[in-house]
Amino acid sequence: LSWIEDAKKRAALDATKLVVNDQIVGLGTGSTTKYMVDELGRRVREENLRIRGVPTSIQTADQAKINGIPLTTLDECPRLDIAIDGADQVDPNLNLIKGLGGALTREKIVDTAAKDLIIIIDERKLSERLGWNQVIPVEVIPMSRVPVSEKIRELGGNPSIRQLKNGRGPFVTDNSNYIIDVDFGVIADPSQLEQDINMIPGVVENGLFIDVTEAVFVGYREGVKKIQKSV
Ligand code: A5P
Repeated sequence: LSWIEDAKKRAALDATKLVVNDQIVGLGTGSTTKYMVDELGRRVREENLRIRGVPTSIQTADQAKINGIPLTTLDECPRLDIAIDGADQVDPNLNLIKGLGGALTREKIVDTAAKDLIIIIDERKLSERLGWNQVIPVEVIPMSRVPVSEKIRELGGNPSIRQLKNGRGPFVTDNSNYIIDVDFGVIADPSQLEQDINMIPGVVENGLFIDVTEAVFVGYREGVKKIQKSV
């Protein structure tokens, strides 16, 4: 493990200790939450931990099934006790940019259905200001990509449709939509921008997660620090 993988894993393991019997748990998506899902699976198998998970992507659902974690849905359980998820950027107010893995819409639905949203990151994700060197992913209905891109330019952003790495066309989300990655530079008012983007017809959801995080576990080169929401 490089120190980064080690830092992600330590943050994930510490956060996973918060999960207790009989909870409904939102399961995030990404390379950091992978360690969390594996650890929950280990506890289910070895410690008889009784939980049910709500996955935020097909990828996480598959990983949870392999791990023997019982799954449920928001139809059956619309209120979650806790959700543990990754992030691409975190500011000092615990506001987030998410969605570099493309799972932002299901993540926002599941994460905001949880009483407590716990974020797990390595220290590279911390930033004084949101948008610094970081695009905001926006999920859009495919037919709307050109008009949405124009309206995003009017909001001051520089949009580009996310492409598959193999060059075979646009990246497609679990919801059969496209992602527009938008460079806004440093964002002055993240809460206002989150709302402005979501008002554009054709936008399904965007990767700004404002005022929804309870705590962030940050994995450093050595050790883990828990940052709690200040009230
Ligand atoms: C998935 O769409 C994202 O929101 C992830 O939560 C985010 O990209 C963090 O992923 P990593 O843990 O792989 O950096």
